Amino acid sequence: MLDLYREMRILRRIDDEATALQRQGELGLWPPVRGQEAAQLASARALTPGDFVFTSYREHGLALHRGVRGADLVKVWRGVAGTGWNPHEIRLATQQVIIGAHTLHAVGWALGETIERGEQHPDAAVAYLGDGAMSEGDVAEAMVFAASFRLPVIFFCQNNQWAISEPVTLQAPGELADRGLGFGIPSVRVDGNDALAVYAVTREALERAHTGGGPTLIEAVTYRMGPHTTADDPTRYRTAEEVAAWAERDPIDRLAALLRSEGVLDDEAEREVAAAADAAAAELRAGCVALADPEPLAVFDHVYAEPNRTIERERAEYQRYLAGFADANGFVEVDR
Ligand SMILES: Cc1ncc(C[n+]2csc(CCOP(=O)(O)OP(=O)(O)O)c2C)c(N)n1
Ligand SMILES: [Mg+2]
Repeated sequence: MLDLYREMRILRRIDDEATALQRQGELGLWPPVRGQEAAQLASARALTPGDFVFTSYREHGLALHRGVRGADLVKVWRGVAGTGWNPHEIRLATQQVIIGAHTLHAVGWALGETIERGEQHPDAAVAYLGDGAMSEGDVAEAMVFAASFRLPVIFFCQNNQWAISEPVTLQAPGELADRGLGFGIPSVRVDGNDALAVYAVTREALERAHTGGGPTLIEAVTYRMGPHTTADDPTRYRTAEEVAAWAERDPIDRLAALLRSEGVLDDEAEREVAAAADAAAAELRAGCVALADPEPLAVFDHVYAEPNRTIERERAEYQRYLAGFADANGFVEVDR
């Protein structure tokens, strides 16, 4: 539990550092995870290394827990790489910005594994999605396939109350977990700011997935304490009272209170955790500012595995555009 607490504090510290880096012009964008540390890290801890994780853009906790460090956590947000890690090495897919699409990737992966390795294969696909994603057609399709084929999939929904400026109450008159039941998927609603409860329900869902019991939907009720991204101003659509009420349920404070009452966390341990968090933030910053800009035309690499005419045309267009700028001597390349 102390280790989990330590990781939650490190995540919050690097989240703040990345937000600062964006404000200083070092990152193009950053989606803060503040408030969702228990939902992400307690569930991540319940997974086994063979489970394949598919996330959207806010799940920095999953990356941290799977071993992504320093600049690799922010490469994508600086716009210098398509991914910060090798998905196959750490069994964590590249972040998916298309809302809900990765639930189909997770189900496709689980179906493929089941066909190739048989129904009792021990690895699960775990898809992290938001409350807003629950309104997407892709997610409905993913749930139908997962339920029909009894696939080892966990749909881990972080209900953080907001989909940018749309409150969950607009998208769901009832509880999101109830939707899973309609697909025939065992579903559970858990306090997503209670690290131990999150850990317990994720373990249970994994047990089901690993033993041929099929999918589970977990709705972890939590709160996005920060803006949607660094490009968003949440004061335009939510009240200070709401934010203050959720601050009282801060998942890190709650775990700290428990650990202190159990005599596990003392001032010395707290200092060690703070130092580790500062070191992780310093490593992130140093790695980030040292990242070299890629060659601009590299953006067209790896879009398709094989040559593609549309991409080739776009690459040529962009090359002409870039050539239209004067070089260091003031010369412009003329394309005849
Ligand atoms: C298919 C699709 N539609 C719309 C968007 C624009 N968009 C980006 S984030 C977002 C809100 C998602 O909210 P939620 O699923 O609750 O995740 P959260 O941001 O709260 O983690 C939307 C609509 C998108 N990226 N993809
Ligand atoms: Mg949300």
